[in-house]
Amino acid sequence: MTNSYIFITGATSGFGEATARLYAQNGFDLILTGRRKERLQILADDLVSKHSVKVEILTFDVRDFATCEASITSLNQSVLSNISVLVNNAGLAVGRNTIDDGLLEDWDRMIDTNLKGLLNVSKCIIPYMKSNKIGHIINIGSIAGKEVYPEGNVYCASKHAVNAISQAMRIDLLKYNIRVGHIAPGAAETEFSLVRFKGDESKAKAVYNGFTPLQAQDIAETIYFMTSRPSHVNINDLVIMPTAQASSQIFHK
Ligand code: NDP
Ligand code: 8X3
Repeated sequence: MTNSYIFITGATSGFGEATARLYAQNGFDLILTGRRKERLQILADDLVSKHSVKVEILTFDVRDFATCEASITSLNQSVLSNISVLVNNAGLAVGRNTIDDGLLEDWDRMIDTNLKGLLNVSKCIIPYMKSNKIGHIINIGSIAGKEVYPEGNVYCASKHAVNAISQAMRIDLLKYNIRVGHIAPGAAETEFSLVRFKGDESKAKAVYNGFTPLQAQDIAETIYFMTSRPSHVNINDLVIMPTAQASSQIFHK
């Protein structure tokens, strides 16, 4: 895995940013993506100055295949052919409504980002891993991809799809020596709830009241652990929860 690039989607906050920081601390070069260019630039400058790694930033919306492809193929061939790990992390929940009250635009955002976005980016990167006959893809699912909870309907469906696609990728990419891992985290305090509740800070904060949630660093360390196993080892699927959370709906507060 050394002297190679780690490609991380959704690096402007939360899990993606923490993961970028951890790989940089360990000397890896990075390709960081997200829509908020200024945040990516600040992060890249910080990592380059602290750790002397190379950092490429790409600003694009994972929902649009043409933009993904144009952005990714703008990288130098020497960078593209040297990607060892793809972390498909960009994603979001929008709204919490019963199925009959769901908003079409929220459904589109979740399905297009969480499922189609992951497919779009993977389609652009897999050919380079295939020709190298080595690579590792980590897909960030959720406990919402293992269970379904009230008013979580479409988010849960999108993460169940990430779980299924991860299994399908593992089968289809087996012959190219490309490892595929899936991580299903429980509640973690990032910008996730702020996005879900459309900027309502008090609703977002209330999600984490009364218990200690996971931190972004916990997921970064999990991703790093999975991708630093010896080449004959693949961790297929990993559920990681706060100690105070037994299932998507059962908390000890
Ligand atoms: P954050 O909101 O902190 O980060 C989400 C990241 O996704 C941001 O960097 C954002 O970047 C990026 N993103 C969102 N939409 C798009 C888009 N259309 N195109 C490109 N990038 C996009 O949340 P988390 O770090 O918590 O979430 C990361 C992943 O973890 C998500 O897939 C989420 O579903 C999953 N997850 C989160 C859990 C939690 O409790 N926090 C638990 C289980 C799973 P930008 O806005 O700059 O584009
Ligand atoms: C985020 C965790 O429980 O809000 O995927 O779905 S949850």
